[in-house]
Amino acid sequence: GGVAPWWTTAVVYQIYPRSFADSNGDGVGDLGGIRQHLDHLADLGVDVIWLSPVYPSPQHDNGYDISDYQNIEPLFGTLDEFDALLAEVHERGMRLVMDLVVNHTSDEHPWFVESKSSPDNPKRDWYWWRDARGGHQPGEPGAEPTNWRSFFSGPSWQLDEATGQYYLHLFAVQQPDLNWENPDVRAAVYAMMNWWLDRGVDGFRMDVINFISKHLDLPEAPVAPGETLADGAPFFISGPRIHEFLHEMNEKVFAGRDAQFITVGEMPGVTIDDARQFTDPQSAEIDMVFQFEHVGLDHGPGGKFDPQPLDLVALKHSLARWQEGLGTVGWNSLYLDNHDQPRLVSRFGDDGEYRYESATLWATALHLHRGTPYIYQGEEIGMTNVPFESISDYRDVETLNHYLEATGERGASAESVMPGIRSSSRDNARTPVQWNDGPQAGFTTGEPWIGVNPNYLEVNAERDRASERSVFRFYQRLIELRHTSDLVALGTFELLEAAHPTLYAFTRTLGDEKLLVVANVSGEPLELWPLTDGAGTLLAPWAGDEPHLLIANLPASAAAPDAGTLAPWEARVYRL
Ligand code: TEU
Repeated sequence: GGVAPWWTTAVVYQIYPRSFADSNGDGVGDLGGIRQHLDHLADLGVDVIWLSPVYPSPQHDNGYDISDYQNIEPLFGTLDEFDALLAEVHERGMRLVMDLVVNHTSDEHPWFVESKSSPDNPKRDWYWWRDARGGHQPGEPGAEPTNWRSFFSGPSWQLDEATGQYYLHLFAVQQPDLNWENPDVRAAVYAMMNWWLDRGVDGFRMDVINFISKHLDLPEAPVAPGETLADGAPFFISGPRIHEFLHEMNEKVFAGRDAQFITVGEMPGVTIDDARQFTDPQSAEIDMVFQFEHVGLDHGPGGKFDPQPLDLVALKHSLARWQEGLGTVGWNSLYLDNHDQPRLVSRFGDDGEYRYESATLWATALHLHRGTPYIYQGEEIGMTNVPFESISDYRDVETLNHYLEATGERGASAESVMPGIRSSSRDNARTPVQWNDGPQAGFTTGEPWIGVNPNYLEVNAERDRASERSVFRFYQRLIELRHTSDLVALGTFELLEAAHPTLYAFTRTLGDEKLLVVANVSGEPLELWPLTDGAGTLLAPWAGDEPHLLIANLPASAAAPDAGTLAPWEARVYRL
């Protein structure tokens, strides 16, 4: 192939606007707050900002339920302010990527309001309307057209009393799924995307974009004993026309443009083979995908709210498979944190004694993989999960629906449900960004829409940046490394010591250049000797005359007699 695309050396930063910074004191983050903190991001050195949805929305799912694709939510600001923000991002040499949520709209979107109004409405077919199951009256238990469970609890079909038909909603009741089979739907989406690109935005992060092609016969899913609902995912994940739709989108939106975009598809349940096809430049679909395998490994038999301890061997194995599978063709997105995941330092690290060490260890491991790294707001200062006491502290629709279902029809006690919510709720990632040690951590002058993490006196951007052990300054160095080293951006990946329970070690190779990453994923010291590569060659750069340490999260101990031992949560990167 020719020159590597620009985004192979880029780092992306995700902003969740509600929780980033509030400029007008109403307790909700907004565009003004983002504008006030752009220098924080420019200093960090990121290339791209991905903005979670800022469009008008009833906010049942914090903006992932959109009622107008071509405007700005008044809580967040105005289109004029958006244009100003975009200009200020560009002035600082960064790019801005919008969230594209087109698997579903809000039930208050005019398209759905029309569609719902009557079975004869021209937009009826823009959504998935179906009659009750044969032999059932609409509204009877079990009368839903299929037995699919919604991601946010309960059936994925909702009855409209007026017309007696059900509509499909894979997520909340207020998020009806669009029917991509209808060419008018696709044309409307492409027109909207072109409108934003004409306005100057630099691409899209595409929400659950591998769900847009469903199996038209909407088959029943196999039900577990004692359950009535089941996982319909096989019938909408990477469905029959998915590659056709994404290729068509590429053609109608991006192909004619002479600019540097980035397109990233969020794809729960995507396989490596599909991901390779989606991101193979030959397919002309999208640039990269968010896959979910590695963030599902700690889900127990009861799902995400039944978390299990991290199995490092399984995690290494999974990430290595994706590194190899999208090695020569295709491209990975690299992430451990986002607005849907608990905080990585609490989930995979130690958010107490070793908060700095484990935050920077995971940053090292992730940013030294091949792919485009994504940083989620607050990750760069080591923010942690929030110790909320009661369910009334939570705001997330997924969490609240899960609580109601578990304590309601499933009859579980609140005490048995809360531990899973505390460790896994998406609200862990949605508490306000902790800017300083002032009131409400500097997030707002008013009452925040969700509680500030009480650890903000300890953990905040101002303090972190001034600290000897700064997570922020460590991320700066990792980003700089990706910008300046082809080896980091493009080198091939080889996992070492795959079966070791606490050592994460791998090499990256480009031409005759090679680097070695060694990371101790534990609170105990770890002796590295003997470490060999796939060919059986002994690797011990710390024992050489002039060990070349590219970056490490603890003060270099390379020359010391214990250089072959990693301290708790220590991570080092050597040039070999
Ligand atoms: O998430 C898609 C998704 O399948 C999961 O990440 C989901 O949010 C949840 O964690 C499942 O347990 C995307 C958005 O990132 C998320 O915020 C939205 O709620 C969802 O789509 C619907 O738009």
